Amino acid sequence: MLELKKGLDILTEVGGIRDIAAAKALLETKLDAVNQEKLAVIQNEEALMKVANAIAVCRPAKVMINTGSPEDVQWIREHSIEKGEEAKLAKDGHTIHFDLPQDQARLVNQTFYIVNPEEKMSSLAKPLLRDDALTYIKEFFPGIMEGKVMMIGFYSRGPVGAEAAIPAIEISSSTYVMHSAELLYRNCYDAFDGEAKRAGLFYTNLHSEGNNTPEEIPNARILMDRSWQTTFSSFCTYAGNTLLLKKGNHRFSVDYATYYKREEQLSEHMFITGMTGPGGRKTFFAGAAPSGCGKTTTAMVGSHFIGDDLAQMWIAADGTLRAINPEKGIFGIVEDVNQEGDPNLMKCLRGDGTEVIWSNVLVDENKVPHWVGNGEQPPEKGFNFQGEWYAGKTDADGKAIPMSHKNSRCTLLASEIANHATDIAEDPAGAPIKVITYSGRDADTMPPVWAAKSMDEGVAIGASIVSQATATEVGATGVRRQPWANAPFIPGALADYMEAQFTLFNSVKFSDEGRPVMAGLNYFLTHENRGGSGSGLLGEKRDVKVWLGWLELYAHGDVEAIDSPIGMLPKYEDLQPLFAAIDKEYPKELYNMQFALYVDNIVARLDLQKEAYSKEANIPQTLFEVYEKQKTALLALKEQHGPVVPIDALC
Ligand code: SPV
Ligand code: MN
Repeated sequence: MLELKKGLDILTEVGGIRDIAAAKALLETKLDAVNQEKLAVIQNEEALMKVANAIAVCRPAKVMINTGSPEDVQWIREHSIEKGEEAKLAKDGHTIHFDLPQDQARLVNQTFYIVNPEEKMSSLAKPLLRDDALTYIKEFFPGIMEGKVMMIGFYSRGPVGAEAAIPAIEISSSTYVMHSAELLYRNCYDAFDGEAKRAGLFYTNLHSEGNNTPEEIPNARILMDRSWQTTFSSFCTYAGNTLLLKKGNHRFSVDYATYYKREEQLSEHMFITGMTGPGGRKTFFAGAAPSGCGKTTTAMVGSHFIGDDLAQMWIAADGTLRAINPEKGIFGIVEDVNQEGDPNLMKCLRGDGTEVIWSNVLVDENKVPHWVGNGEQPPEKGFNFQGEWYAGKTDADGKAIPMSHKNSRCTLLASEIANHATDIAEDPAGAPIKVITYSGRDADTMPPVWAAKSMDEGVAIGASIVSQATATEVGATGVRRQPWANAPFIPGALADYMEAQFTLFNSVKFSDEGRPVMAGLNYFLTHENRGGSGSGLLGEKRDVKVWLGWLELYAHGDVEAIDSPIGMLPKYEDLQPLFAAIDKEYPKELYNMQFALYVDNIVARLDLQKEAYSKEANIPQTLFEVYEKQKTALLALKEQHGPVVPIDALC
């Protein structure tokens, strides 16, 4: 069990402001009249003490309270250009930000949870003892903002008033970080006090880029204090390392749901989107995928797009599962975003009228951004995070240097996307989730879609995601287990998180209609791994609509499915019309390749999971029972049909 407010509060310890009178006295001397007046709206004493301590520690030249007003946001935009954190691009409202070459993705080896001695941790996370964290903060944070402006914003992670929304403070000297915060999160300055009271908590995030030099990167740290729900980030700018409203606070929300809201809430690394089914009905999905595995694309395929990265969910009084997006914007990977696969996003990126912060793409001499896989004619030369770039540029080993980083991104408001369901996204009641999906980059094992036969089997799908490493984490390689695609953000023991999943999905609070269908998705099967040749993918991006479309029908009982040991599989005749609807032929041979059961691969996967989870303490026995049952049934099928079981053998 995680205990909040346990151990030393590092921010207070280093700042030295221990009561509200001292906080107010400091704020009166450090803020000018305008900003004092702005801050007067915030009465929450705990919040004011956090702010005062941050100022006492970082010693900025000036403090700016960002109320989210058009004037304040405009000041941040302009200051960002002046400071050089962003530069204007040709299109109105477009800017470019470069992160240092060493800071192009999450710095996993420099990311730690601040823990108390004896606290149980995820086996996949890095702990840092509270005393060691204190030593680091004392060494590097005092005076880190000297000569700089400290910006402070008050945000809500979700529509104000929603059951699973939690407010948070973002403090940074980086204009890029604050500008991004304004696009990605709801500034709730006016409502902050009320929200902190309603939710019973708020998160605090403190960041400074320091001098933002390569020499400082080894000192960069991303520290998350689980007990005090406070983050510290230093000497870096990549939003995944600095804008800790996002993944830093997501980690706290995972903790909170796991330990304080069991059977009530979940905090997931999931997109939220709606599909339109027969008769115009809307069916909402929430789906997990590891970073860099097409979560944004999947989300935007829906007719009612809500979010592409995070979901806060709860069981509502009516017995349905509800989800809100804690964000209001997209921090999306741009590699392979193109007209064919992502028309709505492309319209924002190449059309007019959308505010976009680009990061780490190539900028040509006309100040136009370019990226790998955009389906356009690449320029001959330009400028990127590594400096000058020209077509044919190679590295020391003679390997071609791509024009943009694999993790280069675009930041924009979700409501700019044509199919964004803004009214539902902003509704504190959330979207009713009917289908939960789990996916990963899996070249050879699982079929494109399968639906769990029970809640327990659904939880097992989430627990069993494996995926190839992507460019979203510095230094990551190989195929790895990615439980719920949320593992990088689960601070506590995986067993506790898993227990919370089993408890929630089996909850008696669900109505019969409200209990979601749980399913697996995989778009990454290759020809060579399914009896064909070449490393090309068996499917295309646009097929996503078919897999989601089938789940939409299945969730409403409109199609029957094929019973298999791993779950329910689609019938060919039900997929064909869905492919026809996207103007695509769907040969039976392709279906056979996609849905044949490769028993040895699946069994190897089950064994891998069993072995890994066996090493963890207190993993619920139910998981092993699901694996055992599936393995036995798969081996029986193999006995009968050989190692590759044709889908027709199951009909
Ligand atoms: C991810 O990598 O999962 C992201 C971007 O969504 S980051 O903010 O780096 O986490
Ligand atoms: Mn993500």
